[in-house]
Amino acid sequence: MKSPVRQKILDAFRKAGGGYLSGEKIAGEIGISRTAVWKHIAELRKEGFLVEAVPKKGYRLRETPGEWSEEEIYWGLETKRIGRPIRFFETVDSTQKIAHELAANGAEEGTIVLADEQTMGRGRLSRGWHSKKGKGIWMSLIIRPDIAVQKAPQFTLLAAVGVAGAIEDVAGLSPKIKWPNDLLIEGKKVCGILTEMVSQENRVLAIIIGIGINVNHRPGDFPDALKDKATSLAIHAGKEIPRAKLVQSFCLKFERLYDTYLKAGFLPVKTLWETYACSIGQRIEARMVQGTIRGKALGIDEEGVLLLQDDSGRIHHIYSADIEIEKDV
Ligand code: BT5
Repeated sequence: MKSPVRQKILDAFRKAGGGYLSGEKIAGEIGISRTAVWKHIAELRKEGFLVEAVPKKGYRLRETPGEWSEEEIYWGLETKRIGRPIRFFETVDSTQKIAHELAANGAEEGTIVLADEQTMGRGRLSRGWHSKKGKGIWMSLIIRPDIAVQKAPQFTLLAAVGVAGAIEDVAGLSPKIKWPNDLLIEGKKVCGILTEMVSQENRVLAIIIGIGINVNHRPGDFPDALKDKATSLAIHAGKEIPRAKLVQSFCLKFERLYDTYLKAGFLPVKTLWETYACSIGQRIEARMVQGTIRGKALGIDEEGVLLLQDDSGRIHHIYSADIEIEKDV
């Protein structure tokens, strides 16, 4: 986080609900000098916050920058843990890589690494993830649930439900989830999720959930190889979607789902997940490192594992795969 003090000042303004706050009051609440308050307010102004100063009344926040910045996201964030802190970068190779480094150095649960551009964004199995500057949400969330390692993949499904809900709320669109890690709109990929784990013996130390959402791309923003299979929210909404609001909404939805998961386990998440699932009941092809299986997707079990019935009637438990929905059957 660039400055926890500035975020505390923003919190104080938020609590004041548009009213005036004296420099003395802010200084007292945060435990800094009035000169320091003045300096931080100057910094906030540089970032685009319109802070009015009126003699004898104090400071009043008139307008937030309304653009893509750590402070702007923080301003509307209603969570307790998720997105606290957010580490914001202009350009990185991969937010996953940075999140792994932070997690290894003890970063707290809820930390998000967010970038405006990735030069080496990655998908599963060392595939690439195209992360154009200024167009998407490229982020990695660190959580530290006390669970057994086999349960870690459930967080791909949990995150997918969180992203789907945020897209509905902020963009007014209805995405579908293709097990395990794709969100689709009209059959094209709008979001991909990469869940990675750090573990010791059979316990999870950290789970790093990488989420890439194509937000404000125009069709020409995708490379040729992706033109037929990728899409963005703006393409379907017919307008630009505020990325900060989408991050805020995701954080809140994820936090609620995660709390439910910690109390009640995966089952309630599964029920929600099913309302978004697009591959269930259909004939699919599951491509895995070990080979390909075709058949009918029966659903997911209570652990999030895909159940696939092949033509001989045998039911396979699929833990990870690339899924192709067969069209002409
Ligand atoms: C994924 O892998 O879908 C996981 C993508 C996770 C990306 C996030 S961004 C933030 C964080 N930091 C990272 O470095 N990664 C995570 P997979 O299921 O393997 O799909 C990868 C495939 O999706 C590629 O081989 C392409 O065919 C396609 N693809 C690449 N970029 C895309 C994009 N922007 N939109 C749609 N499809 C894309």
